[in-house]
Amino acid sequence: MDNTFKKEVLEGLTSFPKYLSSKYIYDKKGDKLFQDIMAMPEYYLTNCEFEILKTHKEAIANAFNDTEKGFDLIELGAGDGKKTKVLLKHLQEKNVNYTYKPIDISQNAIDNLVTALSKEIPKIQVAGEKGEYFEVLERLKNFKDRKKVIMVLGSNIGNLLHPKAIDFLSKLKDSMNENDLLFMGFDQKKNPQTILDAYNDLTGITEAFNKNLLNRINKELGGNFNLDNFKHWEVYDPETGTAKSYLVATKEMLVTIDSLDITISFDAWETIHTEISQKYNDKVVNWLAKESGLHIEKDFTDSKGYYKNYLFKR
Ligand code: AVJ
Repeated sequence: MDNTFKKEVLEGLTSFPKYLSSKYIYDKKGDKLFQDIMAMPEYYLTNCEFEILKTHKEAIANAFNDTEKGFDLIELGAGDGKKTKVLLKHLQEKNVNYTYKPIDISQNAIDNLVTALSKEIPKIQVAGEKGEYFEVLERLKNFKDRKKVIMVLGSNIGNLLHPKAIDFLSKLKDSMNENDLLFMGFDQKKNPQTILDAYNDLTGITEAFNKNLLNRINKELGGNFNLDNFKHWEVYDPETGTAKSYLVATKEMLVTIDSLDITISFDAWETIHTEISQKYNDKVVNWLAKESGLHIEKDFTDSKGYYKNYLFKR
């Protein structure tokens, strides 16, 4: 992890135009800032998905549990499980035979989630695992004997450009058997202003979240970025459905990063591209599924139609 971080920072900051990967936002501070984002009224994604799980829990549970043999519910990037709990509680009430397997890169997140769940849903069968998505997916291939339901909430796939999203979905498909399911959230195209507001809050939480990349470079790689010399900037292209985040240098400057032994120069108003948050519609999700060897079985949406959870089969 540490070495890829170093390598990718070097690669991204010596490229033109400059870029950094949003996956490095998430250290302890970044995790906390993302929690704060999910609690902001402008960040509609969390509430919409929560509404979907609450409203359609019966139908979703029935779709998951279509054999008597039970299933493993494998959640990639489980986080604090706030949304998932709605579904887990329902499955428990209906006495469904399932094991919940939350997967997260943070062992801390897994431990907290398992502890919280054991208290809130005492009879739950839960077995958390720490790991990266793809490393876990490799391991999943071996679970042939039991039906798998793979769940990815939060429109996390939106951080991937379409070719990468297809790679990701294809790998998920490869780990699935005939009756396995994939349940995944996709944020939908909507009024561009609504999207911009979600990634550009006036309180500055998203700005701090984005700038945590520079913070980490300072702390972990001995950088001397002055965060005040950068501005968070968000654009949304309604044609492609791609929201992009940037950090924009407000003046010419030099930044040194000790452990990389480099000095990076910034022109005034030069950019670092940090994140994409792709928005979708049925056509695009259908196309992604087809390219990945999957097909959509069902979909569920919220009352405003802002967000959708799709159920895929191979
Ligand atoms: C966690 C990737 C789904 O792109 O909406 C929130 C991250 N970035 N605000 C998203 C994020 C800025 C989020 N995902």
